[in-house]
Amino acid sequence: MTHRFVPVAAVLGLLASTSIAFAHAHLKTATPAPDSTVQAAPTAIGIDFTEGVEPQYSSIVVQNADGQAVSTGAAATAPDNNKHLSIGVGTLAPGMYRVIWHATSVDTHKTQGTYQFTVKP
Ligand SMILES: [Cu+2]
Repeated sequence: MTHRFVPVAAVLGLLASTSIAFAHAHLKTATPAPDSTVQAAPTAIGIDFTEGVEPQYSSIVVQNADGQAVSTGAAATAPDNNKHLSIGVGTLAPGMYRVIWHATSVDTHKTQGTYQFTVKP
């Protein structure tokens, strides 16, 4: 009868490995939101990750349509929330911007991604 429990154990093992894979810091939400158009130019770009990140090994670069960096300073996590990484930006003229992020989660795994947003003319 014990062999009936083998498939259950296999399923549990699969669930465990899946939850480990999900421990990487993936983009959860961002401000401005990916692919959004905003009326007012933001003064900072913020990304909320699914896991805490190490700010000294994580970065956000914001580029304008010409590929010039418009972000200022270094990305930093919120004092009370290491899942929130943000960076300041200079005065953003209307146009499209690309956000390029690299994150190292607290479990040392690296993830990266890019997205765009538009400041409405
Ligand atoms: Cu991980």
